Amino acid sequence: AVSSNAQQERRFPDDFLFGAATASYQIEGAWNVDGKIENIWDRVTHTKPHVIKDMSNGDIAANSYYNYKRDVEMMRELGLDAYRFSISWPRILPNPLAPYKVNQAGIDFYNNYINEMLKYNITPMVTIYHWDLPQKLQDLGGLLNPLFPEWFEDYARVVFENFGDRVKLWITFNEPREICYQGYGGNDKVPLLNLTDVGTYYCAKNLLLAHARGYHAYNNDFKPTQNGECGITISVTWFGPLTDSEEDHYAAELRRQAEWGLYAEPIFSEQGGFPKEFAEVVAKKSIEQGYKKSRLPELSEEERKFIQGSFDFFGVNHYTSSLVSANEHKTVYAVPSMLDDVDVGTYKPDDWLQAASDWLKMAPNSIYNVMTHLMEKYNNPALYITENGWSQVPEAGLIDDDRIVYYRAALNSVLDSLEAGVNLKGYMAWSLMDNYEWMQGYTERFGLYEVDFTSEAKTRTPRKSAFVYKQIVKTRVIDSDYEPTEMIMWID
Ligand code: PNW
Repeated sequence: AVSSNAQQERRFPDDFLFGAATASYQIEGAWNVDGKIENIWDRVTHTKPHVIKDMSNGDIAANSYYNYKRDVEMMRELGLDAYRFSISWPRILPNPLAPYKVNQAGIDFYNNYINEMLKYNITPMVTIYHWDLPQKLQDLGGLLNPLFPEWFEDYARVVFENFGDRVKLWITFNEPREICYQGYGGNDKVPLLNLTDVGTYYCAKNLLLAHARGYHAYNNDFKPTQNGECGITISVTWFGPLTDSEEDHYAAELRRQAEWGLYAEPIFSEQGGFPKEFAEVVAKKSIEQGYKKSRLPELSEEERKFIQGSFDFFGVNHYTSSLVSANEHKTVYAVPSMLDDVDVGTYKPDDWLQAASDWLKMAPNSIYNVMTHLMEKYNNPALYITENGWSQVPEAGLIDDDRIVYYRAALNSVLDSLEAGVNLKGYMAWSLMDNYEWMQGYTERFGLYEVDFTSEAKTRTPRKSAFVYKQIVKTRVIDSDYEPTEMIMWID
């Protein structure tokens, strides 16, 4: 007989993949060691340190290049099923235009990392590109060079060849929006190009072609023997309507199309191509502004077909929501720019809990809204949450109760999604440990483990949230009364 208790108990399936995530430049350090060449973050942090909030860089970061065994020990302490990390392109290809010559020391590092995980049955999930482009490729125009898709495919093949016997979960790109909109259309990420009119759109097309080349290379030449899966990770913020009016619903849809539909629609929709309403708006504005044609580039019939369906799963980075209004809460946008093209306002209510990152608030049902939306829109694809997490200021230390509230709510929203029939196969917390938070340097901390960046050893210490996450991973249940007694003993 089923006890009433067990009936209320909501469980994660045994094969649900619980993990944590990081990225190469944010943790590795060893920026100029053993043959690694300069990447675009090395260049900017060394030549324009003032653009980083605390003028810091990732030269050493958490020094995972030397601490990788401790990293895997942390995964074991947490009882993780999986670990998502990224490979540094400039660490394994000393000349990215000559992909037949690899840097063996770089290959060895990732082999050691992967083998150490596999020793303990931890499934590696590998991001092929998480923002650390070789500077040489940036000097040639980076993602705006029409050769970029070929460079990326060459690099992806090196990665599949060297690690594909053991890695079965591949992500081509982390977050096209952050790469293209923040880095090319704006200056919130390196390479800081701020080409507001076309940067985002030209970058998006080349990124999609590069992703598709990587996917097809894997699918045709590696999958038949390696039997893994290849997808892409897109940051999907939930944009809901501020009011129930028709124009706010339309405004929210337009903003979703601009923020992530631009990258998701060509890959995951049945018809392929850029999102329809958004493409119409950009075309109309472009002509009014004196451009010869739409600032959003065209995809040829052949390109559309090449990109459409290039996935085994949809990786979602999700942190927060925003409410969208057709007329209210508008701010000043550059003209022309993506936000001017969309021309709607966004709003985050005051009663949503605020994290240390200004963009991050805890929104109700945020994961559920995204998951059920993607399920319905894209015909129930396999999904992974490849990042989700909460930031604090460094001084907040080890007792991270807000983060615990956030994770419990997020994971309850995951359970709601599973109950609604979403084909969600795993969840990666961002992040395993504190790391280099891009333009924010070390001023915002996302770690389940605190890293003491002032210590030589870059000492890692579990926060309270680490114990809570560990308990959830182990029991497959969220016990909202659980207090980590291990930690309380260890603190005094
Ligand atoms: C991610 N948003 O970026 C990145 O993948 C990580 O490298 C980064 O450290 C982490 O989030 C925390 O910032 C995002 O506004 C930043 O929704 C912002 C958003 C999404 C993703």
